[in-house]
Amino acid sequence: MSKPSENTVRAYIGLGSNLADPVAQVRAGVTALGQLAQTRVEACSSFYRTAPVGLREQPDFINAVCRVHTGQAPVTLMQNLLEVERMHGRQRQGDKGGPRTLDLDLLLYGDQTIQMAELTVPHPRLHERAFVLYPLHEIEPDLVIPGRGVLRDLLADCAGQPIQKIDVG
Ligand code: PH2
Ligand code: MG
Ligand code: MG
Repeated sequence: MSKPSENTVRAYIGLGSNLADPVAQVRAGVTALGQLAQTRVEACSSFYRTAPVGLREQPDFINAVCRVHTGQAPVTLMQNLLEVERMHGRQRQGDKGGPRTLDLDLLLYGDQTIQMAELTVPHPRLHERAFVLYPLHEIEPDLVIPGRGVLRDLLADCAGQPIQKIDVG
């Protein structure tokens, strides 16, 4: 029988909030990641204030990215992220891409590419979003995104999206 650490994968999770004290929401999200079974938070980016992408008529977001080591399978991990969102007051009715208390997106799972009805990895829009790429680059500057290429090159293409690193003390 193998030791638990032999079956863990390095995964990246994007956190976002623009409702009900977003900084506190993202902080609580990081804490909740560390409490998931078989999962350890290895690194967390700074928090960033970001202009809404997609639906513009909503408050600015706070975004961050965490690197975790997890023994959870990708779909299990995703289901657990959705459960954490629910526990933090996330309501899914209404506009897609609209305001939310807490959004936890599975961005990358090792170097795997996953195409399932309920889960796409790498996250299908990660490569075009400054609010994901900047925090990801902060904790993993040499990352290559499966199917998308070098993270540093992707950053250049979304330089026009307003994003500001904040000091949350
Ligand atoms: N999330 C979205 C849509 N737009 N914009 C920013 N700045 N940050 C987000 O986390 C975000 C968004 C859908 O998940
Ligand atoms: Mg999202
Ligand atoms: Mg989401």
